[in-house]
Amino acid sequence: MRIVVLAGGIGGARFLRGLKQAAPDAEITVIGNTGDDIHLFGLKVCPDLDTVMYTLGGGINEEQGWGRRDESFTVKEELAAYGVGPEWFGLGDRDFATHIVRTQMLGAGYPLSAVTEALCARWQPGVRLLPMSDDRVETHVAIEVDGEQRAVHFQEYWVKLRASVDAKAVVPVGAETAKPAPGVLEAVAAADVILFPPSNPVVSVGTILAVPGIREAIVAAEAPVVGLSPIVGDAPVRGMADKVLAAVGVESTAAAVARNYGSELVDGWLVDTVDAGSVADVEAAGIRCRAVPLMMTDVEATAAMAREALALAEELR
Ligand code: GDP
Ligand code: FO1
Ligand code: CA
Repeated sequence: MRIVVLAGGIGGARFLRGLKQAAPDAEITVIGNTGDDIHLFGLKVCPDLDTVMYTLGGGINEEQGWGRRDESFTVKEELAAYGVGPEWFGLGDRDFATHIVRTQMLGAGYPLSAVTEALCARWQPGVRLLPMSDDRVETHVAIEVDGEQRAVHFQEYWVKLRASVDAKAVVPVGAETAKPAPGVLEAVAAADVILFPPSNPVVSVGTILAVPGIREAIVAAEAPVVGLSPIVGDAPVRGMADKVLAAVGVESTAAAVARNYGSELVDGWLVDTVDAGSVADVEAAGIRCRAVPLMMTDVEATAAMAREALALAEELR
């Protein structure tokens, strides 16, 4: 079975770990979000690609959900001693090596997709990890500070400001001219199942869909498309997705997120059992819906979610 998953960072990565257990023989292609990417200290950092790669490769800091385990911060401290920041972004020593290799390869002319493949040769994530695009796309967030409109990089909004100010707009800068990375459209067309994991619908899945051609390919694909809600009990399970959902005018409910994707894109949708009351609402929008436990408390529980998603896809085939 060929499964395609559109993934952000932590939510996507943790779901993929369960999916691998639920479907050990499947050929899984992950289309990763690169809108969170940022250049720091002259290095290219790809948080969501790295979170997937480290999580599936056994190198992730489990408690945090991002960055390396057994990490130290000597380089960051030394940079700070020179007065060189940003001090609000926690790049660790082990993680730095990944960004150095990536930046060196990009400088030598390799596209991000080839670089990602090279990094994965070490981590062996057990999935084919493709960036959504080899072209630069950077999500910026429009905010208002002291009555003045300003745009900041997504990481500044998320990590430095902790989404403490309202987002007026979320813009994937560069997406309009970006091309899907090699293999992306082919994987979508050849898929037996396409899954939207419980990733952020705006800045993770939404950004991938903003690359011209990807949404169209998914709509045209023969495979059923099934999503799992990242919103449980009218709030994100983790993080501040409610802030970016508000910016695009979508309520933070499992049903509103499904309706926002729409029945043209998504055929099936899973909500958590606490949101069972919204099943009829989602089905009224033309999307087949089931209520099942959606908390990724451990790999076993996550594998059960993946099996439910695959079962729903089977029904929709
Ligand atoms: P990020 O790039 O690290 O922010 O990760 P993603 O975009 O892949 O996923 C973030 C989303 O995962 C958040 O909106 C969370 O609400 C959601 N999430 C995290 N843990 C869980 C969980 O256990 N269950 C569900 N249903 N959603 C989760
Ligand atoms: N998230 C944080 O909340 N604080 C950090 O200092 C931080 C550093 C960081 C470094 C490398 C990396 O790959 C990810 C990192 N993240 C950090 C996570 C990440 O940037 C965001 O959580 C996601 O992009 C949000 O979608
Ligand atoms: Ca992310």
